[in-house]
Amino acid sequence: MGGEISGLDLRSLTPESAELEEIRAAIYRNKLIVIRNQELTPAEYVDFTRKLGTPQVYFQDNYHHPDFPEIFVSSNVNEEGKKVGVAGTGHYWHTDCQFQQQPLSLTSISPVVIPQSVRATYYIDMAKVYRALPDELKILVDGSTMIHGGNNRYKVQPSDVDKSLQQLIDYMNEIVPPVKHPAVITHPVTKEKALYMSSGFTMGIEGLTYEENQKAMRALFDFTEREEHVHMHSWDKGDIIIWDNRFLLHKSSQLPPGEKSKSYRIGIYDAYPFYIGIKNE
Ligand code: AKG
Repeated sequence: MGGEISGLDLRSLTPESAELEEIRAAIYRNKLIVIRNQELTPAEYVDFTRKLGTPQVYFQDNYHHPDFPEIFVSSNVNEEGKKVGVAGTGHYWHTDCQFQQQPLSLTSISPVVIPQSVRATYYIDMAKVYRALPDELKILVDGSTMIHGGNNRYKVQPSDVDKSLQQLIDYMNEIVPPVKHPAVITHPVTKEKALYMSSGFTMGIEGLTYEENQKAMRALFDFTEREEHVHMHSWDKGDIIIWDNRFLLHKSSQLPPGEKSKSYRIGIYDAYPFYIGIKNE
């Protein structure tokens, strides 16, 4: 996985630029791309994603950039004593918005503050994992439906003081109830098949008992998360990183104590259904 684009100034693209189609093709072909040496203002970054597809406005506004709701801010850097965005995001294997009926097609990240040590995002190619599944695991997923939920990843906010955990769980169940997707999805462009599950969001296989699910999920997560499947991309200043959530699981690297990290993420819906056969509701 992984492709690199250099020698391109994203600010110079117009909606008609042929390069946009090449970028899209590179994303589907490589699953993850890095466009090097960009110096975009927040407005220019949003503008670029609008040319590539439809930027997402994340459903929880505590993540939003104060001036650009399309920008999801992951940051432990306080600005003028004020908290902006959310710290400690994504330290678990997941694929964005898997807990929604219409998951997010593409995710882009623009590093803003990079710690001195290292800041990276880890990836797993789930098409490759699916192809490599041993028969006893393949039997579990072929033709199965999986249930996903994101509620236990909820980030507590100042306005939650005095609320009970039960109230927060009830609230999240109301706004993002668990959803079902096929365990194996077919990519709408490449037609490749990929295992669509993550230890961050997947709750189980429909129709199995609790005990059967515990065993099946453990075996599937252990196989998926083997070291040999993990690819690391270390952030560099000027990177615009874009990946396809249909293929890739990702998780963020841990931050050493005292280090600062800030990034802007924009989710992008492309022109295709998330997978072939997804319900349009
Ligand atoms: C997310 O935004 O979903 C992430 O997990 C970001 C990954 C990262 O910050 O390295």
